[in-house]
Amino acid sequence: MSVCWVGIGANIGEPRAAFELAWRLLAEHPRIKLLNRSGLYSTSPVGQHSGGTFTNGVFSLQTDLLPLALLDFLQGIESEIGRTRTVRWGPRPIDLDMLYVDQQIVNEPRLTLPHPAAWYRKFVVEPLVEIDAELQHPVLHESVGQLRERLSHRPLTVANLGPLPDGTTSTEFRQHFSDVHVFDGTKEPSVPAVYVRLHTDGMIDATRNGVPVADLTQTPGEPIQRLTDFLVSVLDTPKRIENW
Ligand code: A4P
Ligand code: MG
Repeated sequence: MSVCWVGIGANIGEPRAAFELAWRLLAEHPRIKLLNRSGLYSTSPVGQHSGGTFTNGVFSLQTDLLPLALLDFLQGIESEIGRTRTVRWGPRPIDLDMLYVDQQIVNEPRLTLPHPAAWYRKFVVEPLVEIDAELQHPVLHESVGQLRERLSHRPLTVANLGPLPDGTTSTEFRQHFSDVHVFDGTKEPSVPAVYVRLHTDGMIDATRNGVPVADLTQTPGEPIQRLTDFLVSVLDTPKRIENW
């Protein structure tokens, strides 16, 4: 038996109704036992083409299905609720992401575990803290609660492993992210930092001097857009809107 933590999100249609339907379809599966669910949060959209405000939450379940079989089932629910995959990070009536399965580390074409963005996206971290603050990240060896603390330092210090993307020093960027210090990661920042990697060159470290590195090499857009999306994810303050 495995425990899986799943992130759920939507920003078109009726998110609450879509989440209820997903919950019911999961409950009907004979090999899935639903455990906990967080409240619903209103969150800032991450991604240039992602659309308006999202509703996000997380839940946990127990199953003897293998992770890929669970992914098939979750994608079936997404299709049933009317999601067609067009734009990557586009608007959606429902999105189900597998965040963690026990302490498993999986790197397969169809499935990456833990979900690479699970540790720094506030729209995932906040609801996860609500249901399981002690849940450990198997690569970073910190709990979800500790990760939230790490992301809460202000000013947020971000070191990019490599040269800084064009536009990072522009007035517009600095005004928009006034609570952020962005460093060229080839120099060592003197304060605790969160690292990002925007380019594919070299090995992708899971950690660097014990600090997590966000792998942004595969996320959509130009480097400045990927850095911006990362900062929006980290700096967001999800608002808990209702129980689910
Ligand atoms: N895949 C690999 N690993 C996983 C995993 N752990 N869980 C593969 C689920 N799927 C995984 O996903 C693309 C492919 O990822 C799948 O075929 C699967 O085999 P997708 O759901 O088809 O496409 P997507 O969701 O557009 O892309 P992606 O990269 O999964 O994006 P995310 O990470 O889901 O981000 N802003 C707010 N505020 N709230 C959100 O919920 N969501 C996104 C989408 C962007 N901005 C958002 C939110
Ligand atoms: Mg997804």
